[in-house]
Amino acid sequence: MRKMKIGITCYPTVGGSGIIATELGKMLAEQGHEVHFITSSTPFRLNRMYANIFSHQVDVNTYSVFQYPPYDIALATKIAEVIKNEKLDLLHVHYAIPHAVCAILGRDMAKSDIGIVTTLHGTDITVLGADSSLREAIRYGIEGSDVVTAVSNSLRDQTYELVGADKRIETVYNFVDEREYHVKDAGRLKQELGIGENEKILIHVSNFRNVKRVEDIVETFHKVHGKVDAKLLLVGDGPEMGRIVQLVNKLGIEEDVLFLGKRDNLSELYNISDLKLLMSEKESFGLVLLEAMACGVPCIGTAVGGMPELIDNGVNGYLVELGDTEGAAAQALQLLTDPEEHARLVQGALATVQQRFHSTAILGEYLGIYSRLLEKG
Ligand code: U5P
Repeated sequence: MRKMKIGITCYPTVGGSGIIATELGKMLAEQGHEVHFITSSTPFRLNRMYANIFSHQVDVNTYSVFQYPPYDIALATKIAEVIKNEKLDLLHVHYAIPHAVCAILGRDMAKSDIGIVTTLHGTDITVLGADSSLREAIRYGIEGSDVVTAVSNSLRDQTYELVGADKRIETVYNFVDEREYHVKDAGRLKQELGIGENEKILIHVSNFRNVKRVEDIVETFHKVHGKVDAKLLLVGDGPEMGRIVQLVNKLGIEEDVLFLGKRDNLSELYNISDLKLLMSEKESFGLVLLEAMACGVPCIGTAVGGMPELIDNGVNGYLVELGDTEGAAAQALQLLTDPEEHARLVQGALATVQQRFHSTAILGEYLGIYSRLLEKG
């Protein structure tokens, strides 16, 4: 395949989507393609120098004449500039709103016919839930893109349902960097956290928003905790944190719940964990599940959104109904007290990542899409 020049636009600091866009950019660069990030700030996981990754920052002027700074116009202008100056082959943008719309506008400004790939991560649909007046804009972004992908079949179907776009949407799953997320020795981390050698560890990682239902995680742990020696690691931070601290205190389990705040090197924390919990009421993919599985951690999740596409009941974890903390606790107890069953699910989790979500395979799917577009052009 010939080397391409690819423009990538994402919100570099927004959860799973920013991470996927950045990781994809890094993998493309490692394959010799030239990558141009066009974003409001430098992608945060771009942690080493790549000769063939360039970062174009969007500056928004805040003239007093504008009641709202015109970020979208500034981004479209920057996209047009980079298309022309760098002679890009294609654009890959993450989110229909505003990025696909800005890409279409930027392409128009540059008088170019460059292909646009838009990846939907779920936030578009969340935005729509909050503001249906944006439906037309989302549809415009989707229909004006040359190829649209969604990170799960669930998100694809939900997008058809809510936006009714006249466009084929392909599922391309998320992935993790296996060089970072794999089974490894976490050294003395367990002791350093004050956790006993024989204690089991349950872990939850999220942005502590309402939709993550962290209270269900705490309730589940509370039911498990009386029956096996265990600690709960709560990783991340967000608006619900205060309420969760109160609940933990109310239940009297503060000694066994460790609030670790926002962290960077999650693979070590996964590597000391026995079980991962994610009990969200909405989840378009659930990247943290894949991260945990890549480190050999079985997962219990709610049967909502994309989670049933990752969690295979009894193979790499268990699915429970939304809010079913009894069911989650029962599954957790069974798993934590049966070493053979646990070992079987650990293997299942590792196999899932290898067989269905391997980064090389996912990169191949994106490269296939890019080549199709370039051949068409
Ligand atoms: N994340 C961190 N540190 C934290 C909390 C979350 O790196 O303290 C990362 C997760 O590892 C995951 C992403 O890659 O944020 C959240 O993904 P999602 O829940 O938006 O899919």
